[in-house]
Amino acid sequence: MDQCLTLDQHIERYAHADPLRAAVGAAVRAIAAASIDIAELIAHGDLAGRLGRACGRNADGDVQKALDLEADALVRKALASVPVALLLSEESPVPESIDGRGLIAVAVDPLDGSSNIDANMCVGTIFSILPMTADPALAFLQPGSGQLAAGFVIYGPQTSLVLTLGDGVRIFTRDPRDRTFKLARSGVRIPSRSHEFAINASNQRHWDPPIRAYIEDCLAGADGEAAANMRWIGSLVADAYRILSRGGIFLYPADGRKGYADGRLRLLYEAHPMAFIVEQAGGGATTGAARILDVAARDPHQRVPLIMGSIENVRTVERLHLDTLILAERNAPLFATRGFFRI
Ligand code: AFP
Repeated sequence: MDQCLTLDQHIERYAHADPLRAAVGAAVRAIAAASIDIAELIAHGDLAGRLGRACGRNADGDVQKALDLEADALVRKALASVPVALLLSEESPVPESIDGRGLIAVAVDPLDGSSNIDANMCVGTIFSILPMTADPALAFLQPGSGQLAAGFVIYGPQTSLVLTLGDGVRIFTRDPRDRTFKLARSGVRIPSRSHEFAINASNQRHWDPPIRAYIEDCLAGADGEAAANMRWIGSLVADAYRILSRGGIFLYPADGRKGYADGRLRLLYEAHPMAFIVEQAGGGATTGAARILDVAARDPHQRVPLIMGSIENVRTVERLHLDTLILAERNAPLFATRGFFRI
């Protein structure tokens, strides 16, 4: 591994003289630079004022915390000098035009996990980079497989950038000595099988049968497997980083609660980038019924069920969804009265 290869050096090697790659590299460098300012703001905690205080609601009704808005402003300021044609932020209702000559479209969750801020837990910035389309209205309607790059920054004991440019997954860690991101891990691979699952178990009564069956098997130690272990940090970037480090499966499924028919997580700036990274590391990412990277958005802030991680575990969940579908078709009258997955 290139010891001490910096993010800038890695991007220079990737971009060469290719204008599209140069635009992608410039966007990654800008978000990385903004993340250093975000990390320093977070490190102040309450000394910087209540970063976790509610300041309003975004277009989708989610509570906006002070740090959500600060992070959004820092990312926007950093991208203002980059050839980005369109920017979609979780904090804005619709995509915004930045540079009419831009070659890329960027979707970003400036601060994911904001409910953890006051608890001094890991939070992060997640981004997805797509090629700009001739018709701007189509830019964010592309399937996830069209991404040119994806990454996330985790603000934890280390500030680390997890990045894929379509050539595997690398982790760059911020060197406290000089504010640069240096290559810490390359060729990241997710173990194909794991006994560790991450799900918010308090929602169990709302789950559809395939998810309930899978978690019951995990807890029962089905097939003589070692009993499973559970983690739920409530911060997508932290659960994702752990899975990249030692394997596991993360599940935020659709459930029966009002507003959760498509789960909680957003397709364009959470599920798509995470799925690109996880697949590039040898894992899988599915809605249960479809590969996440095959899903195209209908609207910018669309939610989607997200099940991702060790490939064998993800395939097991997919089989359970398929079995339920087959069962449902055989027993149509039963499901017709009770709803497809609600029994
Ligand atoms: P917040 O940004 O509102 O904290 O949501 C974080 C998140 O989108 C994702 O990072 C977590 O995995 C998930 O929500 C946690 O959701 P629950 O609070 O329903 O467990």
